[in-house]
Amino acid sequence: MNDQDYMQLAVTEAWKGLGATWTNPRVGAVIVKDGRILARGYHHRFGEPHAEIDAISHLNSLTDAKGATIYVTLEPCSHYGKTPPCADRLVALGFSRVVIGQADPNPIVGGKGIDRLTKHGVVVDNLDDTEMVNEAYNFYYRRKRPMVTLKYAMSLDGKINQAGNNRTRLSGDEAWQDSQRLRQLNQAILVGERTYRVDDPRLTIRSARDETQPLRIILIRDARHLDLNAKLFQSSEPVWILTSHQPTFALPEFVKAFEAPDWSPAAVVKLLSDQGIQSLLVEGGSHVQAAFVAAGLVDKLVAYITPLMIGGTGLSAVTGLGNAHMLRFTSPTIQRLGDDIKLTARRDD
Ligand code: AOF
Ligand code: ZN
Repeated sequence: MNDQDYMQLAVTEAWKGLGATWTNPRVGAVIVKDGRILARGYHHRFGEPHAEIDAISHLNSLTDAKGATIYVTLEPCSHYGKTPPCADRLVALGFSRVVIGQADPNPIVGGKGIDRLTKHGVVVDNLDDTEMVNEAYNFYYRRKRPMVTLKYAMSLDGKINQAGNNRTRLSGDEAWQDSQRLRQLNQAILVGERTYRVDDPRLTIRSARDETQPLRIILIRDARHLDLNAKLFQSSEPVWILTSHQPTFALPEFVKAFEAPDWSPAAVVKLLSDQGIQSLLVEGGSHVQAAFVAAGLVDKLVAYITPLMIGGTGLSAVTGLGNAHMLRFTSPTIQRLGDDIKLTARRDD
C-alpha cells in the first residue's frame, strides 16, 4: 500500500458522511504505523467530531499515535469552532506525518492548519487528489456562490414529456436511483411552478433519514393561495418558497417564503449565497432550466437519456431558449444505467 492507496481508504470513509455533513465538508481519515492500519474515521454529521478525532477515538491506545502517519482527505483545522483545532490534537499526540488530500478552501483554515503542523515539526504532504469528494464545498469557497447542477431526463429527440401537461415516465429504475444520489450530493433542490403543479413532487430522498434531506425550493409567482395539500408539504423537512406575493395565511413552521419582484436565476443564486447554501440541483421544469442556461448559471449538467422517440409537441429540456444563448459544456462523460445513458458535462470558466 502506498500513500495514494491509504488516501483512497480515507476517501471511502469520507463518503460515509454523504448528505449528513452540510455545510461542513465530508472528511475521512486513516491512521497508519509501520505499514499497519490502526484506525479509520470520518466526519459523521454537522456539529460532530471531525474525521481526525473520530479516527483517534478508534485507536486501541492514544500512545499508538506517537510516530504514526494520519491520512486525511482535507487539511486538518486550526480554528476553535464547534470543536478544538484538530491540528493541535495531532501535534499533542505525537503524529510524525500528516498526509492530506487537499488544502482547505475555507478561509478560517486555509493553509493555517498546515502551518501549525509544520511549525511543530510534523511532516505534511499534500497529495492533491481528493477534490471531488467535496466538489460543491470547494466550489462555494472559491467562487463565493453555490455550485448549480442542472438535471433532467429526456428522450432521444430531446423532449422531457409528451404534449400537454402530462408527466411522462422516461427513465428506468437505475437512473432513478442515481438521481436520488444526485439529490444527496446537493444541499438544495429547486423546481419551478409548472413542475410543482404538474408533477406534485415530494423532492425528498426516499432512503435518507429526515435530518439529511436537502432543502426544497419552489418558485411560485403568486403564493397568496398556495395549496398546502401538495405532496411537498406532507413531510416536514424545510421548504423555501420564492415568490412575488407572500401567502395570505400562516405557513407551517418548516415553510419559509421569500418575497422579491422577480426571481431570476441570478437572484436565486444570490439568495442562496447569502444563506450559505453551497450547492443547488435544478430539477425542472423546462422553462426554469432554460432560464438558468440563459443566465449562464449552470456549472454541471446531468442528462439521463432514454432510448425512446416521443415526437409531437412535448417540451424540450430547455423550452424558450433562444440560440443567442448557446452554452458549451466540456469534459462530457457517459455511463450506462440499465436502458438509459447518463451524460455528465461541466462548464469550467
Ligand atoms: C468538518 N469535519 O472532519 C474537518 C473539518 O464548525 P466546525 O467547528 O465543525 O468546523 C467546520 C470547519 O472545519 C470546516 O468548514 C472545515 O474548514 C474544517 N474541517 N470540518 O466538519 C472535518 N476536518
Ligand atoms: Zn478539525
